[in-house]
Order: sequence, then C-alpha cells, then structure tokens
Amino acid sequence: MKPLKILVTGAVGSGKTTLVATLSEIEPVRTDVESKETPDKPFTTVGLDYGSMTVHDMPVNLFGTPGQERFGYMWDVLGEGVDGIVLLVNASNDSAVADTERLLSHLLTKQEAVPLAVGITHTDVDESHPEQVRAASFTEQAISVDAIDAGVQEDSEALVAALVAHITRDQ
Ligand SMILES: Nc1nc2c(ncn2[C@@H]2O[C@H](COP(=O)(O)OP(=O)(O)OP(=O)(O)O)[C@@H](O)[C@H]2O)c(=O)[nH]1
Ligand SMILES: [Mg+2]
Repeated sequence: MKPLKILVTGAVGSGKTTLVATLSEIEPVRTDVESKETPDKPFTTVGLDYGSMTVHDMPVNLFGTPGQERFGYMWDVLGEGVDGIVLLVNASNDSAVADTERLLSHLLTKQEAVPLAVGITHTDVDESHPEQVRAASFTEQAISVDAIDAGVQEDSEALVAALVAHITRDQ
C-alpha cells in the first residue's frame, strides 16, 4: 500500500516538530537548530521533520515544515503531492492567525483541493484565544477544527486519524 503523504504545517512554535515526534513509530528526523528568533523555545526547524505511522493499517508519512518565513522555500518542496494537510495554530500567540494566513496564501495556491485539518494548540495557556483561531477564514475550508496538545498522543492521533479517514473515504 502506498503511504499517504501528510504535510504538518503552521507558524513558528505551533507544535509541528512536537506532533511529528509524538506520533512517529520510527525515530523521527529533525532538522532543528538553536535560534534566538524564537524567544519561548531554543530550537527551530530549518529543513523538515519526518516521521512515519500507521492509521488503521494505512501507512502514513508525516512531513513537518519550518514555520519561519525565511525558510519558506521548503513549504513548496515539502508540499509537493500531499494527500492532506495538518495545520497547527498556537492560540497563545497574538500573531498566529496573521502568520498562518500568510503561510497558507503561499501554500494553498497549489493545494486548493487538498483536505485540511486544523489543530489549535496551547489552549491550556493562560493568555490563550482559541476563539480568534476558530473565527479565522482558513477554518472554513477545514474538514475539522480541534483543540489539541501536540505533545499528547491521543490528541495528535485523533487529528491525523480524522484527516486520514476523510482522504481514504474518497479513494
Ligand atoms: N502548553 C502547551 N505547549 C504545547 C502545546 N502543543 C505544543 N506545545 C509545546 O510548544 C512547543 C512547540 O515547539 P515545536 O514543536 O518546536 O514547534 P514548531 O511548530 O515545530 O516550531 P518551528 O519549527 O520553530 O516553526 C514545544 O515546547 C511543545 O512542547 C500545547 O497544547 N500546550
Ligand atoms: Mg519545528
């Protein structure tokens, strides 16, 4: 069975690398380096994340993108031929909705027909505004919008499983 290709994308610090590591059944590939541009966390992705999992016997390859715009050339490279997109949005980051819209305007010009599942992260943080994320226009094209913690197995698995069910339903 040909593995599905799922793109895990979103703005800086939304939890992409964490989600791929949480779900991967093999040792995930990371390309994180130390960065001072991400004040809350010492590392940022500069190339890709890669992990592999199975969802109801369906092999799934997970490709995480960098969040920083200066590595945006990787969005196109990794977005080639994807079956579905997991979009993570950090609800505790005031610029997350605008950053996500900018990322999607770049990515979705080539991915219009690709199913998109939104995961809202950091809803447990005090200064969190999940309602602002839910009101964003990109949620209108999503097959699902759920609050998740990218480090929690059940949360992340449910998000990817919903996307895989949607993709395989049409096959
Ligand atoms: N409190 C909280 N922390 C979370 C949640 N989801 C993810 N995190 C944490 O947020 C951080 C996210 O970091 P990364 O996974 O490196 O984020 P990223 O999207 O890969 O970031 P870039 O590669 O820099 O774009 C990690 O420290 C996670 O443990 C959540 O729902 N709540
Ligand atoms: Mg990352």
